[in-house]
Amino acid sequence: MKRILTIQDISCIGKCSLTAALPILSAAGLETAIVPTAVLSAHTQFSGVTFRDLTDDLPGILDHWKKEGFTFSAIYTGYLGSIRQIGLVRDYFAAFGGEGVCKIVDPAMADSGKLYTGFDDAFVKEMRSLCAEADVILPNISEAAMMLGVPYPGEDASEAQLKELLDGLTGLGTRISVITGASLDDGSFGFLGYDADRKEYLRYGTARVPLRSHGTGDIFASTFTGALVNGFAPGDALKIASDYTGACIRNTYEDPEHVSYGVNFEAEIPYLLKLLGKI
Ligand code: PXL
Repeated sequence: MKRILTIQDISCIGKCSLTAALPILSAAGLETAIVPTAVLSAHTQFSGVTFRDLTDDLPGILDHWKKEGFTFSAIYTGYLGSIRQIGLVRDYFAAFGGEGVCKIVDPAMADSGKLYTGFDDAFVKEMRSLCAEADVILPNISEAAMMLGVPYPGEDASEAQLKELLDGLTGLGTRISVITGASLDDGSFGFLGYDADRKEYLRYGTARVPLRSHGTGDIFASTFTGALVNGFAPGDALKIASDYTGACIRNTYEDPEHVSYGVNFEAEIPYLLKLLGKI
């Protein structure tokens, strides 16, 4: 069984970060090692969250794993709790991210043009340099604009505007840059990306559903990682991520009892298995 590593927080309530990544990656048939970056009582859409920073635990976990000689097929990072943590993630990349190990960075730090609580410009700058070390980056529109220091073009940015952002992101040095949560010119909702190795744009959307929720970026990134490590080509893995995330959003929209802080990704796990060709 392939083993991957994911580094992100535990939001005890929130259906995001590790509580979404672990079930999705397990469903994808991958052994998933975790480095929890922080424990929050809930994700930061809520006010009054508790926040235990686990930065001090990161070096010890790394040293132990080096001694044990663990290896990983991919490393996927999500929400990181502090600037110091970004530096430590670099140490994990250096130790375990050698040749053939895909490094996927979701710079989870902003949405709707606003940084999540607790982040500032210095954090954005550091995240930008982590993205430069990744093979694949998966920012949303807000994160892309912030990392490039350009004005936020809004959630309904045109494909031409998104392509300008992609040009800037590709300039950071990443192989594949993908803007998630993109409104495509044909009215669908999905992603627009650029594969610098193959010199081609990647683009795909599913029917738009009028519901926005925290955690959908994490579901997209986890599914992409799971599909990629299962051998799907990057463009196909992105489509699988888009189809599954779209289905989770639609399921939630149609569920009158849905919670306000996350999507029903659990109910669509059978569909994920189909997309991955497992059933
Ligand atoms: O889903 C992204 C995310 C992850 N982790 C924490 C968050 C958020 C989004 O708000 O607050 C702690």
